[in-house]
Amino acid sequence: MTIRKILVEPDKFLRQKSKPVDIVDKDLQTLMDDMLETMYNAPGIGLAAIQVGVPKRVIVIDLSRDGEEKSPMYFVNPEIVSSSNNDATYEEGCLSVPGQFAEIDRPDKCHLKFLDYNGNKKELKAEGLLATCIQHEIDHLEGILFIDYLSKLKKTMIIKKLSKQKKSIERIVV
Ligand code: GNR
Ligand code: NI
Repeated sequence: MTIRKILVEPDKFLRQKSKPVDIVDKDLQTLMDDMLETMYNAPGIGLAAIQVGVPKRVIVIDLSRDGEEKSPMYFVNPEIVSSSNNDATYEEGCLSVPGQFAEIDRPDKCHLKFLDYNGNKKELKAEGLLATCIQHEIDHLEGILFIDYLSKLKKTMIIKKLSKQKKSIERIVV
């Protein structure tokens, strides 16, 4: 398994729409293994393939806590079949928006169809943090980041801060 580089906003690549997967083969499983290792290393609770520069509709999630047994979940071509009329608010962060956190409202439950690690069709009814995380990751597949839900002013401030950080890192590298 390999730790891959996580793209950071502002990056046009993060804004593209990811393409459905045709078949779950060994190469795709390698991608999912690498995504999981990259996510654990970060650390984060979810990761979409586009965050490591691969525009495919693939997500990994693990909500287990420190010291608990790991419980990785893999979602290929996830589709939300239906979602709740009630919202829940969670403080969200994103590995592609480092150091920034904001409270975001999303439907508190969602019913999902997807393919698993072996390409088998699955369905899942998610709630709580899992429902929030799945929706955050599916947004990535559409090129959407959580900061898109903030006011224009807050979003602009965050993007300015991130691009300054990026430039200063570039200077150190050069
Ligand atoms: O690590 C992550 N934590 C998190 C917290 C609240 C809602 C969503 C998330 S996902 C995020 C990792 C990430 O950027 N996934 O795309
Ligand atoms: Ni994210």
